[in-house]
Amino acid sequence: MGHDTYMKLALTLAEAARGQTSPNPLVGCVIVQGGEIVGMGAHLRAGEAHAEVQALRMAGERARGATAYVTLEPCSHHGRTPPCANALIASGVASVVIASSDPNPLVAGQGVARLREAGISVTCGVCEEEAKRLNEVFFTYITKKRPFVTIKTAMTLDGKVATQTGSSRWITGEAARLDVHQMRHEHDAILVGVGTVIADDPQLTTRLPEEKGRNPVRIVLDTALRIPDTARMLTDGEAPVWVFTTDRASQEKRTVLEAMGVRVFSTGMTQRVHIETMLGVLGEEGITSLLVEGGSEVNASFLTASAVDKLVTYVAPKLVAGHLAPTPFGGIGVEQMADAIDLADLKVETVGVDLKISGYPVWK
Ligand code: AOF
Ligand code: ZN
Repeated sequence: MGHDTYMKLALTLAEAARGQTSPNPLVGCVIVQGGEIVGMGAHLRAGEAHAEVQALRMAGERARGATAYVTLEPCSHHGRTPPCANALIASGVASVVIASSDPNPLVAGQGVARLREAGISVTCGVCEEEAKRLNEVFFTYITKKRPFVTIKTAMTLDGKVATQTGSSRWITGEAARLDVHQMRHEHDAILVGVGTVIADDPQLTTRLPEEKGRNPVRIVLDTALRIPDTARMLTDGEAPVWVFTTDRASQEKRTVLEAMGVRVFSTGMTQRVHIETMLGVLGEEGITSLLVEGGSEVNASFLTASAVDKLVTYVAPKLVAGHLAPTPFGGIGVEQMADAIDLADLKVETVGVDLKISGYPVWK
């Protein structure tokens, strides 16, 4: 078996821990000795052992002279755990094959350098594309110091998110709705506008069958603090609620919300909540991934700020029609088709009866 086969296995091991490693990356490791797998490991949780250490423990003495396949450059720093580069050197592995480098300034090439200095043969860039996609969240967070932003929308085949009377339950089928709960489980935070809170009173929790899953921090954009203090998300105690507002909101309402345990942040005397400022604050708070679930004005404001990393759109095989039925993105929109935002690396799947289309906006 070649490099690719073992690296793909390491990527699969890494992927299995999706949703539970934040703020750390997903990392997998496979150790091969004479054509035999002698160790496998994945990073499962921040603060716990790194993938290499897990795999080395399994391999024991058989790591000597072996080849280690790692999806991310082994770390060289003392973080919550000691450096993996040192552990690999101490184990006596002869070669290390790496998929992608670690952009963390504490590592950034020093892991590879240390291995080479110790006389280990190092190969980089095997399955690099896949490894970069796997850790799209971590790479964005560590280099931009803000969360990776995914906008999720659900619409009918004719592009409507509700009927003209505002009826929207349900657009997509059960399988797609379950898929959304899996996405919530995988994100650190979820965001809606106050309009959505007033109209739908959503809970924004993760509700998967059996193991319910991890709840994201619930974030509301609320320029003038119109959020009703009877909103379910304020009273259910299921997960933290953070409200982003402006200095134009009432101090009195702010005090009421804070007394209810809500964290209130202001982006200053801005017309609306300033998206870039908010994302910076979320980065400082350790939020690595943000799932934006609208409505259409909020979605548009992220587009205007060029602050969208990924789009996930569920398309239901039904038609609503009508000039007045709303669409996923409001705002003003572009004037010329030449100015439309292109999506790259499109992925199309079917989820139950619905289509799921994912893509990455190309920012010019
Ligand atoms: C690896 N293997 O499995 C992971 C790595 O706080 P710590 O000690 O867990 O360190 C976290 C940093 O280590 C993280 O930001 C990233 O740069 C790297 N993660 N490195 O060699 C692993 N999870
Ligand atoms: Zn490490």
